[in-house]
Amino acid sequence: MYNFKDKVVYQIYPKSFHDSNGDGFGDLKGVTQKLDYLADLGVDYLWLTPFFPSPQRDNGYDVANYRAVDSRYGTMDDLDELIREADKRGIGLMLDMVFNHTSTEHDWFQKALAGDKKYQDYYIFKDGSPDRCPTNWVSKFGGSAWEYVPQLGKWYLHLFDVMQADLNWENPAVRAEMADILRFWKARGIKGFRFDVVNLISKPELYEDDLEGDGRRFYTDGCNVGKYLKELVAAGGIDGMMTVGEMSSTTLENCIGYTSEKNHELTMCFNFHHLKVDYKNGQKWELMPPDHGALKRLFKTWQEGMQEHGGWNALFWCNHDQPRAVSRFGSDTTYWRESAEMLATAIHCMRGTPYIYQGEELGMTNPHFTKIDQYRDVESLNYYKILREQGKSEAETLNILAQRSRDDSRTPMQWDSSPNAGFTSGTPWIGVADNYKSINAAAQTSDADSIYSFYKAIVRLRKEHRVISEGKIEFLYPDNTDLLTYRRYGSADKEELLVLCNLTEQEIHAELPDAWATAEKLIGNYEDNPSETLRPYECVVLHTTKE
Ligand code: TEU
Repeated sequence: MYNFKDKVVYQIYPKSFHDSNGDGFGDLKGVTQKLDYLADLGVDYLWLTPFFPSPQRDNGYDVANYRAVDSRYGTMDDLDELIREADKRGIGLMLDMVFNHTSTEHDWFQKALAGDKKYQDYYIFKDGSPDRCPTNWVSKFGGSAWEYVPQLGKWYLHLFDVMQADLNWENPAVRAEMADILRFWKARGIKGFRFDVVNLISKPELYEDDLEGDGRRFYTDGCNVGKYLKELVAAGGIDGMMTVGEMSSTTLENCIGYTSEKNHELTMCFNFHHLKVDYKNGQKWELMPPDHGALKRLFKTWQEGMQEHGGWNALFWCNHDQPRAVSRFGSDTTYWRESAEMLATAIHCMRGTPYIYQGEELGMTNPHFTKIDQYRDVESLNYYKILREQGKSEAETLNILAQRSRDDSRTPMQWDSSPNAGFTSGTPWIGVADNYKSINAAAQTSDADSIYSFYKAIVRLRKEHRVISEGKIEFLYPDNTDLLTYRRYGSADKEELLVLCNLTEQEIHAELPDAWATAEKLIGNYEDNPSETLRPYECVVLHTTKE
């Protein structure tokens, strides 16, 4: 029986979390030094994004060795110490397994390039002439998804950067390698795993041009994903451990399959549909304000759909690939605190396991960079060129990047008001957001009215009220586009919750159902009791116990 429903996961991007040695680059010792902060927040697991040896073309998502620590992040001893110290505080570590591709600097790829047939079969190489790539598929980071290797007379597939070569999961030897890596980390005391873009591992038999799109329909949720996951979980000995799959452009039906307990695949999935409601025409690089109607429909569909068919959701607004939620769905000026707390409430009380991304609990905002040389991310730098080539002006391009770049969430964690926000004593690898003097952990941990204290309270509520972790969910007021409302009910403790979130900075009138007139307020972001008018970004959780 899985026991992850009342757990909360905290995501750490080690490069930007805390630098212990002044080289400007966060490290594992830096994480260990901040464990008391994380224990105080009350989280159960830490998911660390990759710290394995890597040329860092994609900040570690280009892994050159799956069984070691990159010296920039520290040593294996540092990791063992982190595991031990976290364990003392009741916190488990989850590692990020980037199994769809390796760095082209990985030994396997280097051997393949040197002509070793065994290792060529670890990747997706296709014969062909240099002037015609095998298909017209587009890389997720822009440009062709194929690269030609003249000395082999072959092309290799890279769905991401040219230095991230896709692995050939059809080859049983590749699958055995991956299971072995899981066993290695489990034996070292790792308690869970996040699997990067794991629904892209099953590639089609036939490689053909996509005349309707960028190729994703041929390799997303491929027919063997479930089979490979079952095999990986069994052979890796990780059944029952906390696992989360990152699912790119997936469907509800597939995620039900990946997370149903009876299938022994994953405990939960990330999907990104709710984070595309501000993509104009579905395009990441075209801006529009969030469509609240679409957001509400997606939450309802995924929450109720997963519930009905026994699946389990990972709940999140933020990660290292997304702009900061408070800047995107809330207000990072006038209603900064109110909107950050409303966003926390909206997802933490839903059915699923919540994830907090470093700094989200402080209401960290986008840094609002204004120059291209402030950016580090390979995707942002590629799209800067692509958007400029498409004829967008410099100012327009920079405005788009400021709102959509993955670097929005990768700026250093804001610990205090000292130089570089207390992240490093050296020069940070990426700039700190200007607002660190007012938005930082030191200012918030001792303030009972801070966003941090709100997060701490909402994390605790999950432990105290089984209806949050185990109850059913039903969405209300479908026609009131700007008001997200749902009811939680049906758990063993007989409690019921009504969660109301005003998604806007306008007041909203909402008549509560009669049964809730005498309910007690469990948490909210305005001091006094709820009235029939919800104020800007107001959220309130009402609570009753059924006889
Ligand atoms: O991301 C997968 C992914 O496709 C997106 O989140 C991607 O960054 C976005 O769609 C681009 O617009 C995962 C990791 O989280 C990301 O950091 C890696 O770059 C990527 O896989 C490749 O490993």
